[in-house]
Amino acid sequence: MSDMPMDVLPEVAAALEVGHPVVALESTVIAHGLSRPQNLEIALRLQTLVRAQGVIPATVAVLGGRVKIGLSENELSHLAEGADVIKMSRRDFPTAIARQLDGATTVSGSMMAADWAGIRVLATGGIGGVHRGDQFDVSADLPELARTPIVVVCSGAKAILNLPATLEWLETHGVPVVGYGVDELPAFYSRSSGLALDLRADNPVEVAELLWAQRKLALSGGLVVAVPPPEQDALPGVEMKAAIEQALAQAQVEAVRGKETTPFLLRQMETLTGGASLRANIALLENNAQVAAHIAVAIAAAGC
Ligand code: PSU
Ligand code: MN
Repeated sequence: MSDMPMDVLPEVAAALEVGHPVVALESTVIAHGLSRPQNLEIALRLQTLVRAQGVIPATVAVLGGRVKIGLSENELSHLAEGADVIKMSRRDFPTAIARQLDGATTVSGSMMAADWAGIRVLATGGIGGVHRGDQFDVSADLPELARTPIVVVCSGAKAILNLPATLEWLETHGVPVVGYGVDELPAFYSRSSGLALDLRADNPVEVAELLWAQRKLALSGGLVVAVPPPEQDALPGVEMKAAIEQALAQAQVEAVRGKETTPFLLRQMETLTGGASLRANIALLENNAQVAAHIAVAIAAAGC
């Protein structure tokens, strides 16, 4: 698709050309999930952490109606400023391209762009899922996982969501969820959700083997690699649960809807836990970026 409105950073293009490992990083977490000015610092650090593993980072976004695979520091800081940066999942691409908008891409939008560019691995904090209050509020991340062949490295779905329903959705639509060194789904801020997983991988090579098999069978869809948050920064389950209840109640009171829901709940959590949820979020983002880099190395070595 040579007439794709897409620009791949030369460093990323060169890596892809020779099969050198690349990790895509999503940008909604930067523009909408974390607060300024820390968000820019974190975005840069995630790139540095990927690079330290010998892997090329490619933060994904849309700028001036062009899909960007890899961002310059100026572009990244523009996104982090967040003014007039829309939150983009699949349905927002026609608008953003036709109207030359700037957009930060969610997991859904970033998976699409990564696939267009030929990148196989994406790192994020937590995927979207089925919301708790409204079971019809299903993140576009889920159907994207069912159709687009990307390995998404995350700490499960965000704990503000209905985790059992999210797992059921993924099962119905044929998306494997792999516990990375664990037998249960992490609960984003916390290491434990009490929800058992049927599939576990203990190292990057095992993940690459699953991807290889998926591709051999020409199956559509991606793979969720669920990595628990680092122990020292994870929230205790009880503290997390209490804060989630309050955050959800506040969202009801303020009648928060649509794509505002997730950013609103994340901010509430930050306040309610006195910053502890933010520390957990940052720690898991950093850890997931590194795990994604290791997986990208294994995938490049396996040539799939
Ligand atoms: N991980 C985080 N913080 C975030 C997100 C992920 O630690 O803000 C973003 C991702 O971009 C994900 C989005 O795709 O939240 C889900 O939004 P929604 O529930 O509206 O689909
Ligand atoms: Mn939603």
